[in-house]
Amino acid sequence: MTSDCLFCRIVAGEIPATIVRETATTLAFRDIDPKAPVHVLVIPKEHHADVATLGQADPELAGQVLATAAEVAEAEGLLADGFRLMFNTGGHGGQEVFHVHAHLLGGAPLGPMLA
Ligand code: IU
Repeated sequence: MTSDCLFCRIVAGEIPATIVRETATTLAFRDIDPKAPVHVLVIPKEHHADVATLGQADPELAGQVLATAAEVAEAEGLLADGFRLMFNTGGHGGQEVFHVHAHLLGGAPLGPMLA
């Protein structure tokens, strides 16, 4: 737990969020400013700044984040038509919250990634 980290505070229950799935090691909650009909953030409960550091420090936990994202995609009915899963990373990646999170987006055609 990092006390000045927004997503650590969501994990701790100090800041409200609409949680859609929780496992022993991960949490999935709706983005407060959704960019698609379904926009869920999937995080490890443990603090890691970004997917690069998580992937190197704890690949098993990174895999658990992906597994939770897949479970949420199924629960939200996204498997048939597809979805986008992405990790903004660092300044050029547009990352704003430095607790690694996967954006799960779907529910409508999203178009090409780099339009
Ligand atoms: P980014 O990949 O770090 O740019 O995404 C951060 C996301 O966190 C962004 O989509 C915000 O809308 C979202 N978010 C949130 O869900 N709840 C919050 O309290 C805050 C940001 I601040």
